[in-house]
Amino acid sequence: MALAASGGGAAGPCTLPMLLLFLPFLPGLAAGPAGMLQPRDTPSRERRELGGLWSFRADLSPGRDAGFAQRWYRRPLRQTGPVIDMPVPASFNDVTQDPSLENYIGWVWYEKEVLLPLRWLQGDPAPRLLLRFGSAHYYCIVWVNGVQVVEHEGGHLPFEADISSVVQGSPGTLCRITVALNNTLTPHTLPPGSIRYMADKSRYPKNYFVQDTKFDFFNYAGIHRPVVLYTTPAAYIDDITVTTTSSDTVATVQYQVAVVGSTASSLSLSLRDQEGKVVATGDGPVGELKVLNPKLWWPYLMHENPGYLYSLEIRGKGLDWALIVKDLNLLRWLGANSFRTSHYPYAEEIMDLCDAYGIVVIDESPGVGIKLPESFGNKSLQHHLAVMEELVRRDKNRPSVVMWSVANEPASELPPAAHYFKTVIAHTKALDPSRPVTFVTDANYALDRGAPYVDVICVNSYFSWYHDPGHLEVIPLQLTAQFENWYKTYQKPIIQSEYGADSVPGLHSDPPMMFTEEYQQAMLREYHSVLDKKRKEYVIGELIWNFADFMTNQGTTRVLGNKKGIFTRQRQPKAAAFVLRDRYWRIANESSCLPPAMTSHSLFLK
Ligand code: BDP
Repeated sequence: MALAASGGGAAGPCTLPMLLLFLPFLPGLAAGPAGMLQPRDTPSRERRELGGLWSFRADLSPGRDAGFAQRWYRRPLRQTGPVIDMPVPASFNDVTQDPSLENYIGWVWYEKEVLLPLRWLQGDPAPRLLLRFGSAHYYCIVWVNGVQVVEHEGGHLPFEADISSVVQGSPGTLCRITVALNNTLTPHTLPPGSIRYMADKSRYPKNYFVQDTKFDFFNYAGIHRPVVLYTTPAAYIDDITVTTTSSDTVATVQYQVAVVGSTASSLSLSLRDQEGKVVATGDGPVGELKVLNPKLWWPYLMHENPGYLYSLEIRGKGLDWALIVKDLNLLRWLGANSFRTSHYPYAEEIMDLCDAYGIVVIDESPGVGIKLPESFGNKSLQHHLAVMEELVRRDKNRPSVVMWSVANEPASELPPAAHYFKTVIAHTKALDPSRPVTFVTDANYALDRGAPYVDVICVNSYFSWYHDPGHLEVIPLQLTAQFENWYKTYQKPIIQSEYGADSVPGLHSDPPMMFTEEYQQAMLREYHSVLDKKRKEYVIGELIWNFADFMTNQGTTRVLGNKKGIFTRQRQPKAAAFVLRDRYWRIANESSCLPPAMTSHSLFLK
């Protein structure tokens, strides 16, 4: 189930079409491979969110390169030309009424001026000051007071820069943050895309081009997640890795703390239960804690106290909140207890709530639309490995994450897919040996070259929609054959990772016809009759496509976006939501562990 989308967006300076990204050579300061803990206020760390209105300017020059040629980062953006107010975090596309910004491709510029507290600049040693972006789609270069501090490729995942030396060397406390961001997708970005130039001057204006993609959501772009300035002491914790094993009577917590710049031997740890009571303590950067009679983390609807969290204290210590809470409330109302982050990693704030509410997450990378043969080459592969590193680094300690998904519906029947997925999956397993790894397939079971390497088969199918449209009666036969073929070939657990039908809310017909609410309901019921048989065997989960309607590119099969939501984009239920609600709660009630007060779920874990 997809939650609210924060959109996905340009490529490395040298890989993009000249017209869009002609760029003078900039000494690259890539976001480093070190740890990147989610910043929180602690006695030794202070954070300030830079959300609100930023100055914004799209580079409308024919080559989209005026900003670099004229070095817009050297002075306040308003001095370079007209700027508008742009909310951060947000996508820039829908904010104005200007269609050219909605579909803009190329470099846009953002800027924020911040006055820093003196205490952040002084002291011996002075604190470290970091500038962190929760995500910026797609390719991003950041300057502080005119000095380049970081560049990063890929939306959906955080990156940061240590800006201490830049601000401490600048006169005064003003900190001017300038961001150049490019949403162009190429065959080597994740997700991939390509630019098509229309040379026929009799049909298109001069220099006309469009962005082609092979995925089904609008390529929203912008600074999508919170931008935060935060401090750490000069000696600081860089990364923490926690793995747990448990029996009914004792849990073992293995920890590894990466400390920079000080005596790691003085590190002390305390593990507290949800009530704040210390249940185990430890010393030093590597070790093991034992917890007697542990309270284990259970998914929503599988235990009377789901989402139980302990907190580990180690020395001292964007985005639309209303929508996030609403979506999680709708999920629980439905009786669902799981979703997949289709088709890119979600914000850390959403993941925090999944940990706390007991929502099981299949954590998916932005590997969507990998269809072109050139997107299976070494360049794409290396980038994919780096993205998996960033994702695992960010989410490895989260109890809600049950499995990593490296891609959605790639052209996995192509010969190079075998080496590609073997490598990405092995790399992900090496990064995290404790969790299963998958990718989501819509390929034929007999031709898929990536499936041998996954732990769980995740399969998408649209019987009676894209296949045999209008023929609900084919579902039982075709869905049964789908499961049996996959199981016979691999003997691995299977998840139905997508199934669905579009419905325009308020459109009705009986007998049910495509695009009506009745058809969506009827399709669900046909799928469910097969799922009810197979879940007693080897099918371990079902994920409806989709949680809510969402925006896509315009096209003949889309009515103001994809309408396969069981909720509208405004989060009102369609008739299908009630079918699912009945089902999920019935399944939840079948499991013995629910307290009487809880009288459904999308993933029935075995
Ligand atoms: C699936 C894709 C998903 C699409 C869906 C659809 O995984 O991204 O939105 O089809 O067409 O194949 O609704």
